[in-house]
Amino acid sequence: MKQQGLPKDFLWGGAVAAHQVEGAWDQGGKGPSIVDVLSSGAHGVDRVITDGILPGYHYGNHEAVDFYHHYKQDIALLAEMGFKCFRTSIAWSRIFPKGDELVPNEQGLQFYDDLFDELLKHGIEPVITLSHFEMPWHLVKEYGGWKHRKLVEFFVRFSETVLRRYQHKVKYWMTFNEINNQRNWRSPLFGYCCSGVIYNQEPNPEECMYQVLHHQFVASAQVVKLGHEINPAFQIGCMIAMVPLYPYSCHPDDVMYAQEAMRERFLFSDVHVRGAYPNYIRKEWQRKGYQIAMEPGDEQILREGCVDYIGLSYYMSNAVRAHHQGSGTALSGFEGGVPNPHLKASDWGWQIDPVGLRYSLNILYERYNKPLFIVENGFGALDKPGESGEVQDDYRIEYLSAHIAQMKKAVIEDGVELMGYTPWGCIDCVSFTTGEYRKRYGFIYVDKHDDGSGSQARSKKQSFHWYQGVIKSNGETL
Ligand code: BGP
Repeated sequence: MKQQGLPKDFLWGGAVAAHQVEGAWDQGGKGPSIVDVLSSGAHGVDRVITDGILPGYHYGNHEAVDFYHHYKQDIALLAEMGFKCFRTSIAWSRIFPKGDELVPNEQGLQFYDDLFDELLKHGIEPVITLSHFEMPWHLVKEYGGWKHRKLVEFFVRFSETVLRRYQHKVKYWMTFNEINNQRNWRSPLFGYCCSGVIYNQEPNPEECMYQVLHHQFVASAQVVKLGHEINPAFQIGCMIAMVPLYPYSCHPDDVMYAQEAMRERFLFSDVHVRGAYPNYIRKEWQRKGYQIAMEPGDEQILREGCVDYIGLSYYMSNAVRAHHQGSGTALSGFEGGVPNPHLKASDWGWQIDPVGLRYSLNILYERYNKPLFIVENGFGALDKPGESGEVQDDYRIEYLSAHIAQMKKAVIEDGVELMGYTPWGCIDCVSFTTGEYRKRYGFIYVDKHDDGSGSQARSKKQSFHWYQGVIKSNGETL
C-alpha cells in the first residue's frame, strides 16, 4: 500500500519579520523601534546597541529590502511559488509609535490592511507574529522595557487593536518570537531584542530575566484569551527556538546535564502550553533565593490563556558537556556547548542536522500533544548570482530537502501533528544576528548590499523553482 503523504491542507510558505524586510523605518507615522538603534555588525564585528541614531554607525534595518514599497511585487513572486501562507510580524511601533499612547496610528494599521488584502487576493494565509524581536524604543527609554509591569498593559492594548482590526483577515497568530532565546542572557543581543533589557548590565541578570518573562507570560496569556473571545476560530501559538541539546557522551553526567539544559528552554513552552509554572522552576527559584513579583490573579490568567499550537524555529542542534570550562561557545551561546564531531556547520558555525528536526518534532509532540508549526528553518549563505544572473544555490536546496525529508518522517511515520512549514527569509532580508545583508536565506534574491549599493531588484534563485515543485507536489518531489 502506498504510504500516505502530508495532509492536503498543509501550510507551505515562508517567513520573515517586519523589521528585517520592511525598511521605511520612519515612514507612515512609525516610531523608532529598538531595532532601529541597533547597528549592523560587519564581518565578525558584533551589532552595537546604540543610544539613538548615531553618526558613524550603519543601521541596516532602516532600509532593509524595502518590502514596505515592494510588497505587491514580492507577494506576486511568493504566489508564483505556490505559497499557501506567509509569516511576517506587525511592527508594534507602526501601530503605536511610542507604545504607551491610547490611540493607534491609522496609517500603520492601513499598511497591514493593504498587505493582508494583497496576500488574501493570492489565496495566501497571513501567519502573524505580534512581537518579533522589536518594540517601540520609547518603552525602553521611559520604562526600562519588559522589566516594567506596565509593558503588559501596553502590549495587550497593541495586540487587542490588531486582533480586532484584522479578525476577518488573519487566523494564525503567535505572541512572542523565539521567547526562549532570552535564556541566552549572556548575549546582549537576544535579551535586548526579546525584552528591551540588557541583562548582563543588571545586578542579577538571571533573576531579572525571570521577572521579564513573567510579565511576558502574563501578557501572552491575556492576549490568547482575548483573541479567542474576539474570534473563536483564531489559532494562537507561542514560538520557541528549538535547538535540541544532545549529551556529548553517554556519561550519565552529560546526559543529566543535557536534560537540565533542555529543560531551561522548555520552561518557555511549558508555561505557554500548560498554563502554569512547573515544579522544577519553582525549586530553582527557591534554591537561588529569587523573588519573582507576581500579582494576585496572575496564575489564573496563565491558566486561562493556553496556546493552541507551538510554533518553532529549527536551524541546528548542539551538543553539551557537563564538565566544561568557561561559559558557552561561539556556536550559539549554549553553556557547555561543544562542536558535534558528526556534523558539519554553515559558514556561521550553525551545525547542520536534519535528523535533529525529526527528533525535535517528536520531543515536542510527546511533551505537549499539541499541533506544531515549523515557522523557521533555513540555510544562511553567501549567495552570488552566476553568469546567467541566477543564484545557483544548490547548497540551500540540499539543506532544505534534507530537512523536509525528516519532517515528513515525523508526520508520516511518527504521527506528529504538523500544521505547516515556512522556511526563514523566503525573500532575502537583513540577518538578525549580524544585521548584514550578505547572510542570505531567500528563494528570491534582492540586489542590496552591505556597502549601501544595490538596486533592490528582485530575482529568482535556483531554489525558487525547486520550492515551487515541492509545494506543487505537496512535498513528494524534493
Ligand atoms: C531567528 C530569528 C529570525 C532570523 C533567524 C536567522 O533567530 O527569529 O529573526 O533572523 O533566526 O538568523 P540570522 O538572520 O541571524 O541568520
